Amino acid sequence: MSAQVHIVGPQFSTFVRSVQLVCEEKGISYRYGFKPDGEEIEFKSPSHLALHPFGKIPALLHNGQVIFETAPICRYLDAAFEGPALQPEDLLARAHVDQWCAALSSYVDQALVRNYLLEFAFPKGEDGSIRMDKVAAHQPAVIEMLTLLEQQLAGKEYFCGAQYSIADAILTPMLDYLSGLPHAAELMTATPELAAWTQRMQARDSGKQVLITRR
Ligand SMILES: N[C@@H](CCC(=O)N[C@@H](CS)C(=O)NCC(=O)O)C(=O)O
Repeated sequence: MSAQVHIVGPQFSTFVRSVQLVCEEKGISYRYGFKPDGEEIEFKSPSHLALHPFGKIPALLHNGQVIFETAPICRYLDAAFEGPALQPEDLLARAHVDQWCAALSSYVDQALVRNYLLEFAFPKGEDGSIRMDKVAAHQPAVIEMLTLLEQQLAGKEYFCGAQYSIADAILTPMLDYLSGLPHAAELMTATPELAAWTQRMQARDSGKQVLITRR
């Protein structure tokens, strides 16, 4: 049987993984990659830009329709499919999840992924070495961001409250990668609740399916 949706993008992308986590949590069958119809979509090519006008990933294909941007994709999946609700019913609680989805996808992603983790994943130093000066320059902002996330989490089971939400799915891949760094314990000494939350997210069935550092 063919999958219900296709996620355009590579599996190592944190944002692709967030969409995968939502599919896993809701029991939606999916495929991912750059060949939704067998034909390769080249990154930034006209066929890519036709799916995502800003040339990013992921984009979602469902029933011949396209949606781009991770948080809206996740909200759409939550509304369009059966399975556990990943957004609160209450208007204010839902706005809180939305505000965090926006902040995680922008400020937090910039500090943790773009400025820091990508230096380890795709080193740009001489002979492919990690630029330790860049790492050192960005590390204080990483620790500051983790402290801010720890404050939001304070005493909660999930990132926005008592139930798993889209915000958990958006943050999990970032913290999973961070927790795989050799010096992760040093980065997270002051954020024990966040470290424990990361382990809980990795231990969920969805985490086991999607997060490669666990395998
Ligand atoms: N705001 C977008 C960000 C997407 C994004 O930055 N994706 C990264 C991969 S994780 C990407 O496309 N990077 C390639 C590039 O910027 O050229 C979202 O939430 O989906």
